[in-house]
Amino acid sequence: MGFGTRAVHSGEEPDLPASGDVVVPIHLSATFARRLADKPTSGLEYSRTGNPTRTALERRLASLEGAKHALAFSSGMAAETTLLLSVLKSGDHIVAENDLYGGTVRLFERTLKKFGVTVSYVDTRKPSEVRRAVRSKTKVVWLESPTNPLMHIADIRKISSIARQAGAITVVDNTFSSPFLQSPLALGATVAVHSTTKYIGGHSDVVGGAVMLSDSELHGTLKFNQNALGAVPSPFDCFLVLRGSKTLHLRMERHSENAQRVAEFLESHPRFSAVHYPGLRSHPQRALAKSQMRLPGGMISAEMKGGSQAVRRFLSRLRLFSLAESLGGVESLVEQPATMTHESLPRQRRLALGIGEGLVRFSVGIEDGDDLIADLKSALS
Ligand code: P1T
Repeated sequence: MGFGTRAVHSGEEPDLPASGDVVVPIHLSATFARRLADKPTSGLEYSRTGNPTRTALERRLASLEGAKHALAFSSGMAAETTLLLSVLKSGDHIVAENDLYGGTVRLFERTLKKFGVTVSYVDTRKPSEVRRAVRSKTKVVWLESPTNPLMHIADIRKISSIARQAGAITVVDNTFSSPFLQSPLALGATVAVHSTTKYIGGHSDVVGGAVMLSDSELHGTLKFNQNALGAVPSPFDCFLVLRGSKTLHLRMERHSENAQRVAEFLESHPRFSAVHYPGLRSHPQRALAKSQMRLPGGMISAEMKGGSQAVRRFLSRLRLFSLAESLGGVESLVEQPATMTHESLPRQRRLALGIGEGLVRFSVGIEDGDDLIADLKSALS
């Protein structure tokens, strides 16, 4: 069935003949009674191990991502941590894109390094750099596409094939695209990870994460560690993500339509020297983005002239775009990566990547496009 039908129905069939609920209830029970000690009567034991609301969400997420399996977590970082602790051991090596969400780099550098895991960062816009960086201990190639915040695109098909030949899995953090815009598994990746806090949840009212994959053996290991590590979402959080996901396809179309308008406006404005958005003709990887993504999405970053002072003035004068971290909700947000989402990166590294104080990131919401442009015009005037 089509994406919209799966978004509305998958994992959430009406509960007949029992109650007829057309929406899966929020199953709050922390534990589940059984008749015999050695066998759970309903198949359920304890809510960290499994919960019916979470099962419904996991079925929905697997269906949307075109995966056999999905696992839900209490945050995007919890999903990443559980995945990495499941596939790595001391001495192993990761090849990762240079430009990643700051929290992912922090996990690699400040947490995993202590356990003897090393990471080589490369520019995944050039698959040859991945080929050069892989070695016998490389277990994971970690991509974001588009990247946060510079909107670089990785050729998922080519890089997955390089990783496979090297005996490594390819993980794509698909948060910026959402499952509606891009299907990494169909392009050859082993695993897709998401911060469901963003587009999948879609309403900035829940923090969550997910891992989707079709490899059943790896799924078994991950399921074991979902329970062993315990970073599971609450039943209420699962309900919110399930509810949000029903309109994902509609929202992504509007996010993309509005972002295209905003990107074109910023590009034509004399106060911006560069605009990074895969829907613009000026994006050097527009054709690759088009071949992997249904639409260019709702995220834009842009380089403002006049440095930090100009950025601060602009950010404080916006009215519809709230100054806040995060992205992917129905409301428009704006932020300065250097002082907010990517503040945890060492300054030298940030500057070398091109994340200076002049860079502004927009998460374009689903409001009326005319109002968003009017807000930008007024803040810039
Ligand atoms: O915040 P959390 O749900 O734990 O997700 C972490 C995460 C993972 N991957 C990507 C690409 C992300 O952007 C994030 C979170 N990002 C922000 C909060 C942000 O404003 O960029």
